[in-house]
Amino acid sequence: MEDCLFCKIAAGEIPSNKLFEDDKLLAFYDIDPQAPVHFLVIPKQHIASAAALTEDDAALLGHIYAVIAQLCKKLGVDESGYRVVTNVGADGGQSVKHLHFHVLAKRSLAWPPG
Ligand code: DGP
Repeated sequence: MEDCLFCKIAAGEIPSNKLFEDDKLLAFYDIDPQAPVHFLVIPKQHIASAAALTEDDAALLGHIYAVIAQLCKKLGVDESGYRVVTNVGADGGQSVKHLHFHVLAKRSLAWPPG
């Protein structure tokens, strides 16, 4: 999608610090980390937010969570724990209108979030 920052990152038009990539998704470190480990996982196809997901995206979502689990194991945070968050819309704190999952780890995260 034109003028979508994360579409441009997915296409390699804007550089990112990549952790993992395949034909369906990209994982890269967040530019403004909120924890010692903070990366984002995005589908390569443009989906505006979790609010736009349908039953047809079930396999994609399963793949995203499986890759997150693998990456967290590789980064050594699978036992200490981590948080997976997707912000939706203005009140949800979504600033980039392309579905993304924040993965935060290596600090004790408060609940409820601010
Ligand atoms: P959200 O507020 O949930 O839409 O999260 C968007 C995140 O994207 C935010 O944590 C900062 C990150 N971000 C924004 N622009 C860039 C960028 O150009 N590169 C990278 N790596 N991360 C970005």
